[in-house]
Amino acid sequence: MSRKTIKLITGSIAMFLLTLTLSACGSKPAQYDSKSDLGSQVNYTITGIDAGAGIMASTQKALKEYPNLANNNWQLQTSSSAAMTSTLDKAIKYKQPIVVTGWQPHWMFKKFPIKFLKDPKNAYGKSEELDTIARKGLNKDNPGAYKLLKNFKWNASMMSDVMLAVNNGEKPEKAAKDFIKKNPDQTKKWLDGVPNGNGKAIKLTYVAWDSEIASTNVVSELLKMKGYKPTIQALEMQPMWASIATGAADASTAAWLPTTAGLYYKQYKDKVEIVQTSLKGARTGLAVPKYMKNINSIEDLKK
Ligand code: PBE
Repeated sequence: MSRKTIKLITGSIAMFLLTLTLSACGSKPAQYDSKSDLGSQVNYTITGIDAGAGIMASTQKALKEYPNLANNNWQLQTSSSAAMTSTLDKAIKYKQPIVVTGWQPHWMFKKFPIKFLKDPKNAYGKSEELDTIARKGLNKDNPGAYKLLKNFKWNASMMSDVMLAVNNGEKPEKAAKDFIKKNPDQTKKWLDGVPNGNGKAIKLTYVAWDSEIASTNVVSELLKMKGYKPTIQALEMQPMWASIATGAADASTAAWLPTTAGLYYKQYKDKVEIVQTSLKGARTGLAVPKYMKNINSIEDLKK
C-alpha cells in the first residue's frame, strides 16, 4: 500500500468518526434554555407513567383545566415509573428540559434535584394520604390481622428507607425485614395487641409502585412475625380495587386518596372499608429539575 493510500484511508476514517460524533451530538436535545419558550424545547410533552395511575388521570384534568396547557396542545406521554425516572435521570445529567409526573413519598425527590410545580387550580388535590383498605367483613373473619392493619401507620422518611433499599437493589422482602429489625420500638407499636395468627391466611394486593412495594412488604413481614400466612399479589390499579371490593383479596395498603384513586373509591366505596390512614402528607403533581429556575407553576408551562 502506498503512503498516499494509507493517508487517504486514515483520512476517511477520521471523517467518518467525526460525522458519527457530530450526529450523535445532534440527536441529543440541547440544554435547557430559560430564554426561549419551554413548550417547543420539550415538544409540548409531559413525561408520564403507566396509563392506569391516578396521577395520569389528574394530569389529563390539568391538560384541560389550565388554558396555557390546553391552548398549546400540551400532551401527556404514557410510559412507566421506571422509564420515567430513567428519562429524568438522563435529562438531569445533561441539564436538559423535562417535565414529569412526580409524587412523594418517592426516592426521585432524594436522588434528583427536582421541584414540584405549583398547582393553583388544584388538579392534583391539596394533599394526599395513603390509606389501607379492606374487604367488608375482614374485621369479623380475621380480627387479628385486621388489628395489625389498624396499627400500621408510618411516615415518609420511614417509607423512604425501605424504598431506597429496594432501589439500591435489595429484595423488597429483605428490605422490609431489615427495616423492622432496625426499628424495634416502632415494630412493638405495630404488633401491639395483635393476637397470634396460628397460620391463618391473609391475601394482600397492591400496585407495584415503589411506595406500595415498601408498605405491602413491611405489613406482610409483620404479619409473618405474628404467625399469619400472608400472600401478596401485584395488580393493576383497577383489578386491585376490584379484588378488595369482591372479596377476592382481603386488604391493600395502596389506596392514594382522596384524589389519586378518587375515581376507584367512588366506584367501590360501598364495597370496601377504609381501615386506616397509614401515611399523611403525600403529594402528586408535575415536577421539573431545579435548574429550570423560571418554571415554578403549572401556569409557567406555556409556549
Ligand atoms: N402514584 C404512586 C400512584 C399512586 C402511588 C402516584 C404513581 C398513582 O398515580 O396512582
